[in-house]
Amino acid sequence: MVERTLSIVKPDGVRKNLIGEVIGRFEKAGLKVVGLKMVCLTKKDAEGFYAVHRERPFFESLTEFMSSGPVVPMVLEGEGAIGKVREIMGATNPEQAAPGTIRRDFADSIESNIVHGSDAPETASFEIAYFFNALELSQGG
Ligand code: 3AN
Repeated sequence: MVERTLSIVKPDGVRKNLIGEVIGRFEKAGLKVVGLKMVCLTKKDAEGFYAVHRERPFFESLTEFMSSGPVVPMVLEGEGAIGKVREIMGATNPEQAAPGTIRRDFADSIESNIVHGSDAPETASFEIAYFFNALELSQGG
């Protein structure tokens, strides 16, 4: 099934000059970039994005980190896009991420792990709408 998913190059990925590397890996896997921007999240913006994690012990530090510098959210489209992006990213903890994944290659820790990817169709819809309106997403071609 053709899906859309949201990915974000996190502040550590931007600081390490990995924007092109991350997008390149997605494109090489056949995913199409249908929306792309650079934004700075306020602490409140990051809290809204990660609202599902608000009870977790790492919520405070995660939202501090996500608002510590510019991020690059993007919408990727393709066959099985949600699972494909998660495979290319690797496990949340870089030490457990498979060789050749973005997190294994570049991430410093479970929190500073370079990249985000939606984990299910429902979260993808919420997360895409959090960053992009209809005019900002290309409709094919
Ligand atoms: P993923 O991004 O792999 O889907 P989630 O959704 O479980 O992982 O967690 C969201 C984000 O919260 C992660 N990308 C990571 O930055 C952070 N995170 C998850 N687990 C931990 C943890 N145990 N300690 C610190 N930060 C964490």
